Amino acid sequence: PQRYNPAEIEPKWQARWDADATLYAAEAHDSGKPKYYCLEMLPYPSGALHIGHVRNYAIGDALARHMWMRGYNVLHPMGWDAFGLPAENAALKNGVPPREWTFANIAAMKKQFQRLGMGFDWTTEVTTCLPEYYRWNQWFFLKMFEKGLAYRKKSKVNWCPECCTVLANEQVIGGRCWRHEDTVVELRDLTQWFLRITKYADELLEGLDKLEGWPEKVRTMQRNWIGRSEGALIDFAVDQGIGGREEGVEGKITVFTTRVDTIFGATSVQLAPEHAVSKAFALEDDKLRVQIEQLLAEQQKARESDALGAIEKHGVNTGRFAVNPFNGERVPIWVANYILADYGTGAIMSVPAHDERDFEFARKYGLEVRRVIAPADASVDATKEKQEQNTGILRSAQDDGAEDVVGELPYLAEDEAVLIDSGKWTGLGCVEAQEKMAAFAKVKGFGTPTVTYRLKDWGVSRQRYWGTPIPMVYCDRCSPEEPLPVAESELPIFLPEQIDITQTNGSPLGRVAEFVNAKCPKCGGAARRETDTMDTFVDSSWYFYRYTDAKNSKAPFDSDKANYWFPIDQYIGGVEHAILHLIYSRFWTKVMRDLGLVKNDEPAQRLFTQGMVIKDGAKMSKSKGNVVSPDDMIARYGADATRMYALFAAPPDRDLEWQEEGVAGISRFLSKVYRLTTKYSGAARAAAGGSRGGESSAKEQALLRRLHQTIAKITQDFDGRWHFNTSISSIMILVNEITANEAAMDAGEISPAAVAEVFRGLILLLAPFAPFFAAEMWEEIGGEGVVFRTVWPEVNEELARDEEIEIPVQVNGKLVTVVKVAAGSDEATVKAEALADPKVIARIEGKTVVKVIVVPGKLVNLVVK
Ligand code: ANZ
Ligand code: ZN
Ligand code: ZN
Repeated sequence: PQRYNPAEIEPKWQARWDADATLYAAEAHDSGKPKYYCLEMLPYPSGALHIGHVRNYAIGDALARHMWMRGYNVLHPMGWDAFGLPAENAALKNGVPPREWTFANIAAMKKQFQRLGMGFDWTTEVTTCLPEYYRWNQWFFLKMFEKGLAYRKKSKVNWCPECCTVLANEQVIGGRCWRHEDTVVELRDLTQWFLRITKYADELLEGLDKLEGWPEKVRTMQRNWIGRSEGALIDFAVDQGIGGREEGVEGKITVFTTRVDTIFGATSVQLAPEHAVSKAFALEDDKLRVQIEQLLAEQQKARESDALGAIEKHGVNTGRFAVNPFNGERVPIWVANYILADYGTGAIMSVPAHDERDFEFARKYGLEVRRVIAPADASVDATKEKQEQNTGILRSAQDDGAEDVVGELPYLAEDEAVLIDSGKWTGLGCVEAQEKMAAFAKVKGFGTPTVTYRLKDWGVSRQRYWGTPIPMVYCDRCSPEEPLPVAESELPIFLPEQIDITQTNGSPLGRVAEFVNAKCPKCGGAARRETDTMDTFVDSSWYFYRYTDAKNSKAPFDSDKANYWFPIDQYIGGVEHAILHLIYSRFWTKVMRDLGLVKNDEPAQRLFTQGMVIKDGAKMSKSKGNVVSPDDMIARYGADATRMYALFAAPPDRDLEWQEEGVAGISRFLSKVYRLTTKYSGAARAAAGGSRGGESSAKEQALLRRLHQTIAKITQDFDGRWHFNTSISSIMILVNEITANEAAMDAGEISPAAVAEVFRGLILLLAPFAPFFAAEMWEEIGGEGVVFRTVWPEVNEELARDEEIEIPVQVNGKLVTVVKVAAGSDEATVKAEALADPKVIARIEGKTVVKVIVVPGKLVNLVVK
């Protein structure tokens, strides 16, 4: 065949590879080889791979192949995140059972992976919806229940009154049900299962500092998500007034503040609409109740559309008062829509002079703004104007002519400010005051220092069908209050396959009598099974451990195997998983460590998040009609060109704008390599392994130099720099140089041994990026064995060294010496070389160099006096 034809080459190799299950299989954990665990996030079996997947897996596959060539025992597995809602949606829409739909999709996507030439170890394939996998979810759940890490509590969930079921957040669209466009979703209190991730909050936070191989942006996102705040809880007594104690009002409101040092500036207490005290007040006062309901509705609306940060602040004065324990002052109690019930205590002390949100609120409702901190030294006053400009608040205050706040410093940096007008605390620095005042509150019994986290325990209950059944039962007879764990020996609790999910009323599993009816593990009587299933993020929290021992039926995996492979050396996936999946799986690892199953504290040593693939400047979506199908690309240009383009078109961490001409360009490039390789394969075969004897021509040296420089560059890229786009362009430069030397090769000016070395190197360099192509070309030049199990080419440093050129150096126009510099050196290097030359130093001693003229690549002239 004279022309490059991927439609012929690729299926041929694919058939060979598919037939050999050991080709990409990892060796045993006791093989004695150094290991490399290369992992890309597993896909959801939606039915087809999209082009973003191609990019993700092309990166991982190139890395895995490279590490094989470097002699590592590589684990490069793949699986399916197979539980979840889309399967249920499809079932409702097309009447196909979720299981059937899921497995049909898996089969189709596996074909696509194979057609793309991805080198996955299918012997360890993991499919999370199979009982042999999900039984271990249940097993972990039981272990966590035993350790108090799984528990039930009431919490708020999205509820569609029409569906009579809980909706996942993704099923709430603009505050309405995804299946009932006219039905507003309610928040309901339901008893749900939780996993106590907050127990590990500090460790999850501190561990981030050590994850140096993770992108800083991901670590920052996790830090913010965990959201650790040091502060204090302070009790404000509710002033019961003349009427005495009100029913339901506990007598105090506990606020959470990070700035107890500002408490003398507190001019109101503000409650979340759902705070118990707000509710108690509402009970007594219909007008107030309606207003509070309105505030709650506003908050929920903002919460649903993720606009809480920008909510237009509203509040209502309850007419009651609370007492500031530090100064005995009565301050009004308000209910406000921007105070969240589920952060801190759901109540705050409002300090308008020093908190932006409080300031905004106070200005709106005419609450007092009282300044209680000031610059530590007068010199800070000089910077006041600048601070005012930065805050914007002061200007708006001045514009409105609100004299009272002119001159306030709402954001005074804590470490350069002191307390004023704060009783006996006046004069203390803010940071010191925070500590002392919290300690004082503790001694006096009206408060305590505390740490609050934004991180909440992980609600794992789903009232859905297609997920892991939670292995708990309820027995009214012997344990009416507490759910009971099923015995380990009962696992798995099978998800029933015959089920009608077209009825939308309530939890689907609740309608399957054979499922619900269980035997009580304690008294043996009739009991009810839990009908909630687990969040699918449970499945993905530990799947990568299962790959190390996917067939184990006695345990989730063997610890020795996991300890050999873990931590994952390189994890690759989308940045959209920066929080949920990547925090849950870190949590799961710590739980498994504490159960004695693994030794590592973290699942992945290095994490890489690739950029998105976009088209016409926008994210691909069906509605925009700009979706690029991998199948189309493969049909037109082949899998190699498609994959290689996905790596070439942008640095892997940046967004990539998909341009079909670019894929065509890569295809033309491969055609060129094909033509050259087939032309010179005879020579290459004949000279393979032979040594280049004697003097080599300048052209041969230049070509070999280019080869070895390319090897050096690409090796570095794989070692962590990951500039695969420029790796590929450096191969293109090498190929251009080969083309430019065709005549020299034909004339024997470049020896056959050098030709063989160049082509062998070229094909090995291409192997991680274009595996089908490389396999074909390797065969063509008579290479032995499997190309990507061939040792990665070694850089010959001597050959790689840049050519040196000689540059004459003159002093006042007279030749003094000649210096050697690397070809292409810049002016500064050449100048430095010249000035460092002993002959030049001797000549200019005692004189002044007034000018240095450098003619790049030609000459240096020093003018001295
Ligand atoms: C008084 C104060 C004065 C505050 C000041 C800040 C600055 P982070 O750091 O995010 O934890 N807060 C507490 N609970 C709240 C809730 N449920 N909803 C809305 N806001 C709440 O923020 C802690 C600060 O956020 C707390 O400290 C409280 O306002 C507010 F100059 O108390 B602060
Ligand atoms: Zn509905
Ligand atoms: Zn019982």
